[in-house]
Amino acid sequence: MSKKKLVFATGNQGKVNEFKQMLGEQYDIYSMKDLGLDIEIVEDGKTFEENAILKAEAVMKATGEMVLADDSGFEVDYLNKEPGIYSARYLGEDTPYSIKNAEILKRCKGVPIEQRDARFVCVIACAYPDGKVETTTGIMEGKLAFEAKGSNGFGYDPIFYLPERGCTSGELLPEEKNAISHRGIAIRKMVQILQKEGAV
Ligand code: ITT
Repeated sequence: MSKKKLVFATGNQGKVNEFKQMLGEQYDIYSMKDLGLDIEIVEDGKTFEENAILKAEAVMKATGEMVLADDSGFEVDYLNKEPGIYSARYLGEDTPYSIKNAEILKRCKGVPIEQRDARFVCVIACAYPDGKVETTTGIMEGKLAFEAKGSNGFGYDPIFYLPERGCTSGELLPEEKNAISHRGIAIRKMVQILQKEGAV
């Protein structure tokens, strides 16, 4: 039997890799690039949820199909939850993460571990062609690391320290990260909803 198709409204290859790793055995995963879609989506929502819905709806309207989207980010409590919903745009969209990560560590230099609470947040939205929308949320709690470590994952992973693992999420194997990550939690909740509804 052929696999069912799941369309993700994302241009972020790090996210696509994780979705393929988590769902690829069960589903055929398509990113915007896989579909040859090059549409500009202005993420002007004020919350992860608003932005996730915005992306899913834009691509649902362009394709006429059910579409999933991920809006996610890194929150550092000491920085008033920055970069938060601006995580991709922090210091400029095309700035390398080595520079973004170094800047965050610099802004928190000397801050003790008790004040370094941080987390990754992910909202997955699903937009159906009939206009219905569903969302799920996943959160992974941890600390801002004292130094960048690890080359797995993407984005802010090298500076996100998981005390119970004794390493950063950038040092976890992909399957280890997916088992506990904000994205893993949110997508598993969403797939449960979609399967229950018979949508996938
Ligand atoms: P799309 O909108 O095309 O999906 P994007 O990268 O612009 O891609 P977001 O607006 O949701 O997506 O920004 C999410 C940013 O948060 C991402 O670019 C990373 O900087 C950060 N981020 C989210 N999840 C992460 C993870 O698992 N590991 C490291 N950084 C993450």
